[in-house]
Amino acid sequence: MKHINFPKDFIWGTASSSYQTEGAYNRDGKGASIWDTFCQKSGVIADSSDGTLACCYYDNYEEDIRFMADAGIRAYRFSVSWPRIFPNGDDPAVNPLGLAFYDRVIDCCIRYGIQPHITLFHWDLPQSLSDRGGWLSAHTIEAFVRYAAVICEHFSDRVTYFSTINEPQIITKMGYYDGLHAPGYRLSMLETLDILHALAKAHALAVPAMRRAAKKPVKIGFSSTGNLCYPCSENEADICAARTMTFANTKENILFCHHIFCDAVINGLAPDFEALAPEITADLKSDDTLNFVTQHLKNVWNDCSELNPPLDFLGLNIYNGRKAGADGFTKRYAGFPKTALKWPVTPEVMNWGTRFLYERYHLPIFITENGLSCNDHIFLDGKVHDAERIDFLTRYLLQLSESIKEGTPVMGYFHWSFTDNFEWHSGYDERFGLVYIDYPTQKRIPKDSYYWYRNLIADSAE
Ligand code: GCO
Repeated sequence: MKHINFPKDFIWGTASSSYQTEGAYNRDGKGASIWDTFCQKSGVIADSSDGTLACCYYDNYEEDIRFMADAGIRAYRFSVSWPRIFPNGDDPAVNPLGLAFYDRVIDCCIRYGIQPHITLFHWDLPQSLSDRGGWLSAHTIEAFVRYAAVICEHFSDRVTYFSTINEPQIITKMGYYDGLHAPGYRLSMLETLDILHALAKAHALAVPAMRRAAKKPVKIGFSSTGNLCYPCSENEADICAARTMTFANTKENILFCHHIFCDAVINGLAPDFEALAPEITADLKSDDTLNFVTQHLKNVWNDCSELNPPLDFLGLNIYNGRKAGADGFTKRYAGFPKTALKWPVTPEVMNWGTRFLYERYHLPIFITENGLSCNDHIFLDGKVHDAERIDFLTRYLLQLSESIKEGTPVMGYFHWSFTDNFEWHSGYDERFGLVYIDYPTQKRIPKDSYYWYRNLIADSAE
């Protein structure tokens, strides 16, 4: 095994999310989420599946947490399902059975010496709120702030790390613009930006409410994702170009607010729209004028930029990036390595992306997601051999260790994901887990990468 050097106190973790793993979609008072509803539409999920059963984690959580502990995993990032706590999102009273489930999960983590990290919103919006305007309604923002405060108050005696929202960028783009994710809307560019604005406000108003409600001081952040570039060489011109292109004022970056979303919610900065105008013009609807759109963009971003409560960490979901330099983007050669989801394998992004993001936002970092999908299967010997995942993780973690050596304060790494799970509109074919799930039997089979990760963690502790 290639030796990978990490600090002794580095936190080795893993991650999952409520809708992707829990199942028990209507158990113990849980209300419907937009994903419960969305999956029922024909043709939206590649294998016509849904999360009604998923990994039966609602019943099997202790087995999975025990597997984590056996691997030496010290932290576990999971999300709370909002409609388990408030079935309609804004019910007068909390659903006690919903809280009790997460009490069991958290107490189990602590019993096994695993630090629980809670994500408040990993996409499963209560359907009832969505029916009443969803993120386009100020009421949803208020309901989120109340939900966030209740969760923080109830669990902060045992949980220190809380993330408000997972990937606001992807929620916006895939749920409300492309329509590939729940609720499957295809809004205009401006309405899409209003969704992102609402998520920025929900995040920003929730943070102080959480700190007021907490029983002890807590650490709050959120998980960001988006375009990252890495330099085609280590000469200064290429490094500078890759950094600039990561945060460029492009339509993609502004409207779907890739990591540049952090400019507003962390640094309190709004981008320069003049440079953006030509790209916006191409997207204008007949009744929109460029001035109207540009003014709207300015209003939204300026409002977002006033909403930037201090955070304690920045979560980064990093999967891949683009090679760039003074001469622009480097075209990927024919047959460039890809994952089963056809995502490019670009380990250098783990080094340079974390450095660029720390330079700009000056927050300690958790890698809250990294991993790859494979079409894993059970071999004739009854094991799941996933050499591709071991190679991928070795390459990405070697690059991450380079960034840490350069002084980037990366506190920990959460492998996405612990078990195979429901990969959104791709269904169950895409397997990201260290542990294989045989869905017909719900049997768990640790893959070769699980044992590799266990050895890596043990080596790092020496
Ligand atoms: C995301 C989500 C995860 C995905 C994972 C693989 O980043 O899209 O946080 O829920 O399952 O990233 O796509």
